Amino acid sequence: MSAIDKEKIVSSVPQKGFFGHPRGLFTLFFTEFWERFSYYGMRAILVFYMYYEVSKGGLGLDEQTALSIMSIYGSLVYMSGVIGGWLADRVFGTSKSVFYGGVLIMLGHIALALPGGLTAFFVSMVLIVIGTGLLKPNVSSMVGDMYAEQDDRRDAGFSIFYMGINLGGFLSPLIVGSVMGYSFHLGFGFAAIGMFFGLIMFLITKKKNLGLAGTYVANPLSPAEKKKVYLVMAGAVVLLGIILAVTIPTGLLTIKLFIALVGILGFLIPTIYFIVMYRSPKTTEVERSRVLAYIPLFLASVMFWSIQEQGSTILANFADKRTQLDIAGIHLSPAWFQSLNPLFIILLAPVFAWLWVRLGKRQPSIPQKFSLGLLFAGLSFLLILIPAYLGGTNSLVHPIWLVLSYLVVVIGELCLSPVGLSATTKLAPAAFSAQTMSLWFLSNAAAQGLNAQIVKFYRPETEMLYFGIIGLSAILLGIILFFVTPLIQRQMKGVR
Ligand code: C3H
Repeated sequence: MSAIDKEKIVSSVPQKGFFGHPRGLFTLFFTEFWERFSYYGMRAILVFYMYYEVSKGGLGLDEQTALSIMSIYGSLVYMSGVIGGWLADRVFGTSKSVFYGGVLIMLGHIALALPGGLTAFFVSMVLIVIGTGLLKPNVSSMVGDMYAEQDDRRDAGFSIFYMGINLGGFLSPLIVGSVMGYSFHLGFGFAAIGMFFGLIMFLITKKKNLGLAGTYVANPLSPAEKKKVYLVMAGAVVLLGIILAVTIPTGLLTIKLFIALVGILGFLIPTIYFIVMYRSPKTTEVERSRVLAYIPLFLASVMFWSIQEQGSTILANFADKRTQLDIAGIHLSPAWFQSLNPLFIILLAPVFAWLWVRLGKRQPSIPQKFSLGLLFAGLSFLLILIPAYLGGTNSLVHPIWLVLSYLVVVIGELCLSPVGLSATTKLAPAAFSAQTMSLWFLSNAAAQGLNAQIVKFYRPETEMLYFGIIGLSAILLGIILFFVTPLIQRQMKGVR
C-alpha cells in the first residue's frame, strides 16, 4: 500500500465519534466484543465439557487429554491467523475477511450447541479455527488502518479496543458458566447468539463508520500468481485429506502425535514468516531492521502468553479441583474465575493509559514494557505455588489465591499486550501489514503449542515445581530482555 493510499483511507474514516477516536473504532470494538464473547464463553466451559463424565453431560475424556486439547485448540485458532492474514493481504481485504470469519465462527458454535458428541466437537473446532483466523488478526489490523502514521491516539485506540475484547471475555464466562450445570449445549448456544449479534453490528455500521478501511487488498495477487496459488491450495487440501483419510483409521495419527505436530508448527511457521518478510524485495532497509527488532519481542510474547493462557487450562483446573467453591453460603462455578482476568483488565486499563500519558517521555520503552510483562507473569505463578507450600496439595485452598494470581498476571498483560498490538502495526513492513498482525498472534499460537506439552507435567505432586520453574523462567527472560533493550531500540529505527 502506498503512502497516498494510506492517507486516502484515513481521511475516509470519520476521525471523531467514539471517545475522541475514529468512529470506526465503535464498529470494531463491538465486533470484537461479540467475537470474544462467543470464543471465551465457549472456552470457559469447554474444558469441563471435555472431561466431565457422559452422565453429567460431558464427553468423558481424561483430564490430561482435555487440558492438552484446550491448548492445542487455542494454538490452532491463533495459527490459522496466518491464512486469514494472507487471504486479507492478497485476496479479500480485511473487511470481507472479518465478515466471512464471523459466519464460520457462528456456525462452529451452532455445531457445539447441537448434541452431536465428539464428531460435532471436531467439526466445530475446524469451523472456529478457520473463522477466528479470518476475523481476529484482520479486525485488529483494521484498527491500525484508521489512524494516520503519526497519530498519537493510536496506542490509546488499541487500549480501548482491548477493553472491548475483555468486556466480552468478562461477561461471557459468567453467563455461559451459569447455564453449564443445566446444559453445556445451551451454553454453546449463547456463544453462537453472541457471534450473530457481532455480525449484524458489523454489517449495519461498517459503511458509515469505516469508510475505505479494510476495503483494499494490500498486495493483490497478479492473475498469473492467482492461478498458481489456487492450484497449490487445491493440491494441499487434497493431500491433507488423503493423509488424514489414511492415518486416522489406521491409528498412525494419534491425538498425541497431532498435539506434538501442532507444537512444532507453532515455532516453524513464525520462523518461516520472519525469513520471508526479511528477505522479500518488497521490504525496505528500514523495515528489515524493524523485522529484526520484532524477534526478541516475539519470543518474550511467547513466554508471556504461555503463562497467561494457562489461566484457562491449568488455573481453570485448579479452580475446579483445588479451590473451595462454597464460600459464605454461595456456590461458585469454576468457570466464573475466567472472568477475573478480563475484569481486572477493564478496571486497570484506564489506570495504565493514564500512567503512560502521565509519564510521557519518561515511560518505559516498548522492550522495557515487555520485560515488565514477563516479570509480572512470572510472579503470578510464584504466587499460586504459595498455598501448596503452606498447606500441601491435598486440601482445598481459599479462592483469594487465584484472585491474586489473576490480578498479578493482568498487570503484566497490560504492560505487554496492547503495547504489542500497537507496536506490531508500527513495525510491520507495508506489504505485510495484515500478515504481521498474524505474526503477533502466532506468538500466542506458539505459546499454546508449547503449553500442550508442558501441561502434562502438572499433577498435584508436581504443583510447586511446575509453577516454580515456569515462573522463574519468565522472570529470568524478563531480566535479559531489560538489558538488551538499547540494542532492540536501535533496530526499531525511530519507532517508540
Ligand atoms: O483475546 C485476546 O485477544 C487477548 N486476551 C485477552 O485480552 C485476555 N485478557 C482474555 S482473558 C482469558 C484468556 C479469557 C477470559 O474469558 C482468561 C485468562 C485466564
